This record gives sequence, structure tokens and C-alpha cells, in this order.
Amino acid sequence: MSNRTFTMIKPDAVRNGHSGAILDMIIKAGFKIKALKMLKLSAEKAGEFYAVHAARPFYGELVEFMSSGPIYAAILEKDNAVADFRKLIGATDPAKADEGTIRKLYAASVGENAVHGSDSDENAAIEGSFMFSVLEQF
Ligand code: 3AN
Repeated sequence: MSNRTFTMIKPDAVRNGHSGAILDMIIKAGFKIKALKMLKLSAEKAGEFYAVHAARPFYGELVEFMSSGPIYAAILEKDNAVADFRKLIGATDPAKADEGTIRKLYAASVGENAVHGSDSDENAAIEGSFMFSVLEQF
């Protein structure tokens, strides 16, 4: 078990003004911010990030959405970071997310679901280094 995960506050949550509240929930849940920036993905970069989903029917929609506006990307540190963060964000489909989770509070649909959280230690490392240079990670 590693102690880092990677997250993005997605374009819907940024557009709707929820970035500050989401970062506050993340910090209050005990995660330390080890890297953070605001950026806008190009369609090409979003496609590369989600290449693992390239064969899924929602891939085009996902790439379009993720490149539709600015996001915040962050690397977070905490014991059991990947699993604890996925608990904090809730199920992919906000309708199925537990009460009090970030997606329950701030997401509208399975496609536009406010936040990303890595699903494994391996992907957390890959995704973190996709978005941040070593000079930007603390
Ligand atoms: P999670 O983000 O909870 O790990 P994944 O890895 O299954 O979920 O899906 C990656 C992203 O693809 C989701 N965050 C969501 O934005 C999008 N997505 C997943 N399932 C669907 C779907 N059925 N329709 C549209 N978008 C989806």
C-alpha cells in the first residue's frame, strides 16, 4: 500500500464554483496536498489520460467533457490514500454514491461526476507523473 493518490476536480465542479469546497473536504479528511495546479487539458491530452477507456462507448464524450474547461489536478498523501480517497468521493454514479461523499454533494451524472480518484497505487503514480513534473511534486 502506498500513501499517495492522484485527483482531478473536473470541469463541471470548477464551472459550478465547487473547487474550494471540494479542496476543503479533501484537506479536512486528512489528505496533504503534495502537488496542485489548475490547467485545461487539450482533447489530445485528455484522450491520452483516459486511453485505458478508449474502447468504451463513452470515451468520446469523456474526452470532450474533460477538455471542456479548466480542472484542478492534485497529488494527495495519506495512509491508505487510494482506498480512503475513493471512499471520500463515492461511487462513479452520483445517484449511487453514499451520503456526504463529494460526488453525492457535487456531481450531477455518471459522465460529469465532479472528481477523479485513482483506482490503484500503480495508476496513482502513472497519473501523477502524467500531470506533474518532478519539480512540481513535494
Ligand atoms: P471512476 O472515475 O469512479 O474510477 P471509471 O474509471 O469507471 O470510474 O470511469 C472513468 C470516468 O469515465 C468516470 N469518472 C466518468 O467520468 C466516465 N464514465 C464512466 N462510466 C461512464 C458512463 N457509463 N457514461 C459516461 N461516462 C462514464
